[in-house]
Formats: sequence, structure tokens, C-alpha cells
Amino acid sequence: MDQLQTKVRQVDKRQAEAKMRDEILDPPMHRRILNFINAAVQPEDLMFEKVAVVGEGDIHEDGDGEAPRVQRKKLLEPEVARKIIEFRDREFPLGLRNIKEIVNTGVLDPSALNFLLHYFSRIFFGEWQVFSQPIPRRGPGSYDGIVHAAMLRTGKVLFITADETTLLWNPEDASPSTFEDPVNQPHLMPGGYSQLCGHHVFLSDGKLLSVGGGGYGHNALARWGYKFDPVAKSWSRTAGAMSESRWYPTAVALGDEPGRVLVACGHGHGQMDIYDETADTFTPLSSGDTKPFPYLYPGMHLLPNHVIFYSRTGWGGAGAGGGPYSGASDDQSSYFSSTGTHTGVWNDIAPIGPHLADRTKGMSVLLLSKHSPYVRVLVLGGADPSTNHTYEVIDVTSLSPATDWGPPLAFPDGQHRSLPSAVLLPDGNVFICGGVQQANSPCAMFHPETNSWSPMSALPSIRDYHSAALLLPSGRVMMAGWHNASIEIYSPPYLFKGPRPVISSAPALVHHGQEFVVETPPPDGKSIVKVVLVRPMAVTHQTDSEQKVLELDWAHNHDHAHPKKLRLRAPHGGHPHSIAQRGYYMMFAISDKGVPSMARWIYLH
Ligand SMILES: [Cu+2]
Repeated sequence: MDQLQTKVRQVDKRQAEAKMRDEILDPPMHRRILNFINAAVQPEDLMFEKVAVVGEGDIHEDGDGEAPRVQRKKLLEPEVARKIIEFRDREFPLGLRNIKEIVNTGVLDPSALNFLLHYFSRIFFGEWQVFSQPIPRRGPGSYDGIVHAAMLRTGKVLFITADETTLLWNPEDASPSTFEDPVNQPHLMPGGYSQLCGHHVFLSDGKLLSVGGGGYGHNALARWGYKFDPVAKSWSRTAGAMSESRWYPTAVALGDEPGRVLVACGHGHGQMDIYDETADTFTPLSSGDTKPFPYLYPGMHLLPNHVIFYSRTGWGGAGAGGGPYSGASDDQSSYFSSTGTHTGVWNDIAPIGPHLADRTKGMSVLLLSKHSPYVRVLVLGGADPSTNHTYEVIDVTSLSPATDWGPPLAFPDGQHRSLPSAVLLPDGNVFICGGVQQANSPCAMFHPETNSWSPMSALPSIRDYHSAALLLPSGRVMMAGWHNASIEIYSPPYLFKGPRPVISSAPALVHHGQEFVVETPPPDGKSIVKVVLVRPMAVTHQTDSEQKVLELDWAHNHDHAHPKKLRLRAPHGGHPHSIAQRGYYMMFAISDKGVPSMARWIYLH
């Protein structure tokens, strides 16, 4: 062997050692490995991963009546597992404090160590980082951080801040100029007020409509809508007012064209308003809005069949099924269907009963699938400690009076989550973070395709009341709020699984049902398994009626003559376009390894 080769090998070895040193010292991974070893009671606990829990009604049932099973992955050899537990119990009965304690004593050999370093790495758990700039305080209020976040089609995030002003943030700019003040502020306009504690949805032209609010308590002025233009960076008030002031309301963008928005709650009774984009005014419903939502942010989702589903999540004051079971008539689960332009009816589902978990301060997410069950809602967490370690998935594809909530299922990690955030990722999985009163609190990923969960990297800060998490165009997740000026950014495991696909060209605008072509540089086209549209989030108080992921149909299956051209069809879903409201979407191409591209904004018209 010549000298040069010897030198290269020495460098390789040194680099490998340095890499291992760095990885051992990566604190989140180190903590995961120590928790794994210290929690083990018997060798078997180190030999196999915990059984992943698969919920009832799993979509991949094998037909012979057996409950679906998820294979447990083998971890450490029996001999290694036995040695670790013996050593730990003898030398460190209160638990290992550093992985070096078993590495340096030879209890854990290098190959087993390598295995653990891989198994607990960010490839499977993802990674949290703190954004370089803290959120500045600029408004009249005295709290740090943000309460509301909306993902604008310009790539910037609009915050409504805890200090009662509004602020733009560019997640791609790590310099102090990342924060930018809008041209004007609603609370400084004549007759204006803080947008804090209102609600918001995107209009068909990409503007954000913010309704009600008024600050840290009821405000009689908060009867208006304020629209934010992401290009002009400017707020303007709607031409007409709502029927009354609203604090903690919920807004839902309806799929009609040119565009209407339903506004519910925010006061003590059932009165709902409909905002009309063309007239720029609100009209109260003339009949059918009989369901009381006292002071809640009721979880509401527009379903593809045009009805609005009430998920039973919500806030204090409870009632309307959002609170603890009381047997009262407003515990009733239901959905709202229109019967005319300004009329509709609430339809009861699910008998009232003590089986209903209290979802006050929980969060709900709409799940769409290309195979049955097509439309589901995930509901999780809540304020009640006897049920807030549970979640439910309800099939809402076709609703009838007999549609019922399943039994609440426990989170596999046993955590109790009050005020958790749930973010739909482009790959269709749901990332759960926050809502646990502890720094380095466990996060989790829900996989709707298998109804299973995986543990994710712990969230460094406590994020609870007035916290908000939101999907960014980079495929990362922002977490902020809870009297905390920092922004944390989560990179999901998919960002560590392989190269990111690239969308090199795509139309800026497509019509509902239209065929269109997305280009990728070779050889990307062959490895792309799906392309999705993601409705940008506009979230506050664990309430977002907007987020959904739509997998696009192929207009032609993979075209082998032109592997870089993906021929797709924009969603249609009939009129009104409840499956995909007119507006701006983030389009992601996803590889066979589950890795998403960066988002490309597309206008669905
Ligand atoms: Cu609040």
C-alpha cells in the first residue's frame, strides 16, 4: 500500500471518529438514547422497538378478520441488551447520565452503538432548531411573541402578535430584516382595533380576511373584517360590518365563486354571518343558525360534499359539545348544510352520551385520501386530564344521524396534550407538537395511511396557550407563541431521507379540473410518486379551518418518453368547489423516498 493510500485511510478513520463524537454530543439524540436505555425494565425492552399502535378501522386490513399488525423492528442483540441492563442497575441505579458510560466500559460495542446512533438519528425523528432572530415587540401590548400565523402566497408569514400589532416574517431570511411592518396597522386606523383573538381565512384572490378580535377581551368595535393584501403589505377594512362584534370566532372559506366566508361564534349564541367577496359585506343568516357556540373557537371544516363539520374542539365557555359531557342539548355533534344563499340547517349526528371525550382546547385536522375512507377528521387532546391523552379519527365521507365518534384511543407515548398543535405535512402525515407543560416535550407523527404513530424529536420550549405551529414552503414547520419571542423550526424526518425533488417549471395558474404539466430536471421525474396541493394555514388558538393536503390525479400515468414531464389534473370536485376553494396553494412534488420538493405557489382559479 502506498503512502498516499495510508494517509487517506487515516483521514477517513479520523473523520469517522469525529463524526461519531459530534453525533454522540448532539443533545436531542443523546437524550433519546438515554431515555430508551433508562426506561428499559427487562432486556426485551432493548431488543425490540415498542409496538406501534394501529387504530381500529385500519385501511389495510388483511381480510381474515385479524387485527392489522405492525412488525416490531429488532434493535439490540439479547446478549448486549442483558449486559446493558445489568451494568446500568449495578453501576448507575438512578440511570445512565451519558452514553459514554457504556461505550468507554465496552458494554456497548461500536457496531451496536452505530446502530443506536442511526436508529435515534434525525432521519427518523427530525430536528428542531431555533431561528436566529427573536420576534421584536412593536405594538402597544406588553407580551412577547405571536398568537396568530398565516402563510401568505408571497412566502412570508403574517403574524398577529401578542403585543397586539401585526408583523411580516420571511422564513428564508435569517438577518434582522426578516421582520417587516405592514404599511398600515388595523389598530391605528380610525375606528380600528387589534386583530388579536379574531379569526382568518384566505380569500380567492390570496388576501387574508381577518374577522372580529379586538384584543385581550370582548371589544364592541370588533364587528368588521380587515383584509390583508400580501403584495401591497397593507390592511383595509371591509365595506360592511358583521351583525355584531365577535371575539374568538371561527371563519370558514366556502367553495362558492367568486367567494364567500361563513363566520360563526365569538359571542353567546348561534348567529352566523356570511361574507361576500364581491360586495365586500356581511349578511347574517336569516334562518337555521341555531347552534350556540359561546365564546369558543369551534373547530369547523368544509367537507368536499359542501357541508361544514363541527369537530367539537373549541374553547372556554364550552357548550355545543366542546366541553365536558353534561347531557345538555348543546353536547350534540352536528354538521351544517346550506339550504339557500343565507339559510341552512344544523344536522345532528352521534347520540349524546358520556362516551364523548371533552375536546375543549384540542385541535382537529381534515384528512383527505384518494382511497376509502376518503374524508376523515382527526381530533386530539384537550383540557380534560381524564381524556386529553387520547385522539379520535372519525369517517365523515358520508354523514348520517348514525355517524358516531369512535372510542377515544390513547396516544402511544402516553402524553397528555392540552392546546397541542397539529400540522398537516405535504406527505399527508400529521405532526403533533406542543401542549405539554414541559421543556423538551415529546412530539409525535400520526400516519393516516396506517393509523399509526411515531415519536418525533422533542420540542425544546414549552408552547401552550397562544402558541401556533404552521407549515412553511420549505416543508419545515414553524412553532412560536406562548409569551416567548423565539421561533423554533422543525425539519421533519423526510428532509434527511434523500435528495429533494425539484420542480423546474409549472404554470402559475390552473383552472379547476384542468390538465397541466409540471417539469422536473431528469432523473427526478421517474422518482416522483405524487404531487400535492397544500392549502396554506391561517391558524390561531389551535383552530385552522384551512389546512388540507390534496393529492393530484395523474392526467397520464408516468410518461416514459418524457420522464421529466408530470401530467397532472387540477382538482374539480363539482360546484361549489368545496374540495379546493379558489385561491393560492403550495404545490409539492414528493419522491419515492417521501422527500418533498420546495413548494411552488400555484393559483387555482
Ligand atoms: Cu386568546
